[in-house]
Amino acid sequence: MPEMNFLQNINSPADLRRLPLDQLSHVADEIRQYILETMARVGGHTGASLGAVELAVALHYAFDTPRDRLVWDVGHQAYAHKILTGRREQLPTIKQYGGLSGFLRRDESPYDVFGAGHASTSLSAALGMAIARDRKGEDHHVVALIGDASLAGGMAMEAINQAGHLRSRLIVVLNDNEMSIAPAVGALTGYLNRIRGAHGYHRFKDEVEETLLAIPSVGERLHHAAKTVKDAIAAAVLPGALVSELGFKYIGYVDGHNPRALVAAFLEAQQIKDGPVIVHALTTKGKGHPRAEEDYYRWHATGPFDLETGDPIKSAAKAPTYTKVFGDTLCELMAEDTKIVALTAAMPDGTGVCTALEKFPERSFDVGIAEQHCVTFAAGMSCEGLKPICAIYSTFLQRGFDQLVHDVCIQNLNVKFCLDRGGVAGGDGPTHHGLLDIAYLRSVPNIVVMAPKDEGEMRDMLFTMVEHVGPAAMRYPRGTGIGTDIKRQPQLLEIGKGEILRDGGEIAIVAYGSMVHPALEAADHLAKDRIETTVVNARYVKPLDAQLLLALARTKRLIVTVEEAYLAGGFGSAVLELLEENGLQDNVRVVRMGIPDRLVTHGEPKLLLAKYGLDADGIYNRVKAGVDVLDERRANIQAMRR
Ligand SMILES: Cc1ncc(C[n+]2csc(CCOP(=O)(O)OP(=O)(O)O)c2C)c(N)n1
Repeated sequence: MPEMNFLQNINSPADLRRLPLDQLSHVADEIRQYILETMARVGGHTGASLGAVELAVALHYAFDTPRDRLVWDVGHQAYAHKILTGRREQLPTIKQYGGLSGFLRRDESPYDVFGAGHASTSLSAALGMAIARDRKGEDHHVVALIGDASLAGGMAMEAINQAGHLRSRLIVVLNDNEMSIAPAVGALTGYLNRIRGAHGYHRFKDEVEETLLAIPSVGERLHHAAKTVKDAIAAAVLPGALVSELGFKYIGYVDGHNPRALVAAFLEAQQIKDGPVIVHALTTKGKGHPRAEEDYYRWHATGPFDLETGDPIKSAAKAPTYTKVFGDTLCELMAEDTKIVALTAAMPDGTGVCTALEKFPERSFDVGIAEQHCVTFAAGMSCEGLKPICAIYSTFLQRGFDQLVHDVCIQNLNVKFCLDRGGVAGGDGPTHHGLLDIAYLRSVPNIVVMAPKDEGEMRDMLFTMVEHVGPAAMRYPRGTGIGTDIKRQPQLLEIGKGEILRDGGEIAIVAYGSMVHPALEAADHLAKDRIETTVVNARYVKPLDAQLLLALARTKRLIVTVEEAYLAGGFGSAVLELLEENGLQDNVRVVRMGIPDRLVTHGEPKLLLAKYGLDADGIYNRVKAGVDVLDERRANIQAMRR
């Protein structure tokens, strides 16, 4: 356990505020050490949270939280905030089932005034709170803390536009570490870099002013003349002008690791009553561990690691991840076809597009945290004959849904969507589970929607998508594949055709994507109980393999559909609709397995899936229960006949 001379007595920000200002850096040091030691054991958003320690300390010191509202963007960098707000002892449970959330949740603490997980929401929420405060005649502060990459997200820009116009009292703290998960990209990053550069100019200006004033008698006049010229130059040169043109006051920049300087800046910001203000704090991601500071890209989030060396403690994976296989296959296809372009929205590593960015930099793009733009950017490319592949997590494509409908599918454009983390995302929890994509994709005309049973078939599907002309989407789960052959050439699959993997009996298990292999395992168990089953790899939810499914409906007594997604609007729903459309709904009993209509918490994917029966044991049990119902019905019918 690290030393906690200060921390052990801080159970709420009120305890922190009782300390003299000069002790805050000691508090920050203890928090940093505690985060490091805990993350070394359990893993988490280590680098991001290490970078925001002093910010959390100074914010809770200078503001009267939770009366003053502190809205964190994303929330992945808020571990110090959790420690200071009564959750210190629970930190080792973070992201684990039953433990603390890895992000912010209103139901976890009154200090989490706005739930988060997705980026760029803080400014809009904070502006809403500020307007509500004004309408209610209250006088507390509202503060949004946002990273430089999240500031570039569309929503944040929209909020800035409105905040500047409304001139409501709002404090925005910019946590500028020049990083997204990967290095931050885009023109706004260049702009922030220029502000950093202009600071040297500021200092130069001050020195010139002092020198002129020191010249007896003429100094005063020269100084006045110079000031007019200087202000004009400053307005032209200093990028801060852009901020003020948008209606914001600017305070900065401030050393984001100096609690005293941060508190001073926050107190200054509190004095600005006539509009929004940005406090620009410069921080270092991973601050406090040499490896994290040097390799902050990889340290944004970590698994457990060796505290001394920083080396990851990993158990050797048996198979490559879906992400890796996707990234490699994408490059193979890009090598063959120069029209293919690869797109990611700030997740080059998370989606595997990093390999394409390296190998084909001229036709690979990281657009930043800008999923909506990414989709329409791809649509524009496809109008001109390129073949864009957007690799976006299932949960983040929710942001780009209108663009997918309006810009891609209505125009029937040739854009491909590859959805990593299709299914439960694990420790990141409800904001990050990809459980909605089947429902939101299959309801859109023109698009083909598919999911592979394993990483080998994912290669086939990627190849098939590229060959298919028109919008198409493929989802695959987080984590490692099952170890199938990924060396063979990708095969072209027929669109809308499933495959029968096992044939027999009066029961069919029709599984989608990640549930196919557990279904096969369940079928093996059932066979040991002398229950024969047919197992189908559905492959497509749109178009469905109507021929195959209707044949099953005519010949089987029970169809069990299995998917790693919400049941509402999902694969099972699609099957039921098909049967209804063909008048076969009463011909066969259908049992749908998937996630019911409730939020899925955070925790190990295996554990979460087991909770909803989405593993071999769960499928086995549901089929058995289904068989019991069938047997009972059969017995009842026979009894009635007798
Ligand atoms: C809409 C959305 N897209 C992508 C992500 C994944 N993501 C989480 S944190 C992050 C980087 C945020 O960078 P920044 O705001 O600068 O904060 P930092 O981590 O550098 O402190 C990204 C891309 C997300 N949370 N939400």
